[in-house]
Amino acid sequence: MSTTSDPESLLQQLQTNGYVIIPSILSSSQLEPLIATTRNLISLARQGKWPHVRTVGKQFPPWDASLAIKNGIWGVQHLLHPNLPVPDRSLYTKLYFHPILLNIASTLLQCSEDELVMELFNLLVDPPTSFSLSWHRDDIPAHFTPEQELEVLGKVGYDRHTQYNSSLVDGDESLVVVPGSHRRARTEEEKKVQEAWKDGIDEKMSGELVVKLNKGDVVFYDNNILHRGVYKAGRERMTVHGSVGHVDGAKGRARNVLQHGIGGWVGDCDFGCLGEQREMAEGMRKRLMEMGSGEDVGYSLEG
Ligand SMILES: O=C(O)CCC(=O)C(=O)O
Repeated sequence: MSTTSDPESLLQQLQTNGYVIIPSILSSSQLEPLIATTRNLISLARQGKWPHVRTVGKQFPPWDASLAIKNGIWGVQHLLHPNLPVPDRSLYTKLYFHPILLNIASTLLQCSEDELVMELFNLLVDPPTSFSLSWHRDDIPAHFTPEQELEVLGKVGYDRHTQYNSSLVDGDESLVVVPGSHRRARTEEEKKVQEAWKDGIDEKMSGELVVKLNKGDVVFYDNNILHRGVYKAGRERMTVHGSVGHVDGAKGRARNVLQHGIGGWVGDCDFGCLGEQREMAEGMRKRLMEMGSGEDVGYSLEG
């Protein structure tokens, strides 16, 4: 894994636009085994052999794994789970805790690496039928007033995290964002487009941008940027979808992270494969566990 990107410029792009793309961060020697393992994992998940999946027809957690075969899946959850049903699951552990990714996360969060918190690591895949997610911000419901939106977006340190998508194959064009919308309330026009979607009217959002990722590219983004996913059946998608938190944002992040059920198994992860990175990973896990188990956090969004 490598990047020649200037850290200051990455931070500036993220702050201004709400997202930043870093090309070719994963090398082909890293990609090859990851692709093979991931194809295997996706196949098992599609056959209903892994209970932590995102099923088609439902956008937000919780998902009902018993619908995986009938409806199909658009995501595989918990790549760091100790029981992930692939023999070489340590590849995902090594990827999540890779020094370069964590270094970028600490640059974007403007903190030292021992303030980072382990969060989510999932996989987004092509569904059997084309569909799209509604426009949303991950932790701000659509019914919020502009004042409520601004209150959440402006809370200093409330929600400190960074989120990323990294594609293992060429041509991921599923994530669509409205650049700059992570810092402001929605416009009336944006709300109308968002509302119309519920009635089956799928209009473009003014200023929307399709994030294009090729093999090994990564996009870091603020998950409260106005965004959606647009999924085409038959166009292979194999995108790892991760997030890293900052210890000062743990209060605001608890629901967003723990609603996915990670609290039930994180204590059982084995980081023995990590060598020198193990201490860092143990610290990140400890800070996650200090956020609680997640039994009483509820869900950020419904649908
Ligand atoms: O498919 C994507 O990249 C976006 C996913 C998304 O918006 C979400 O998980 O909330």
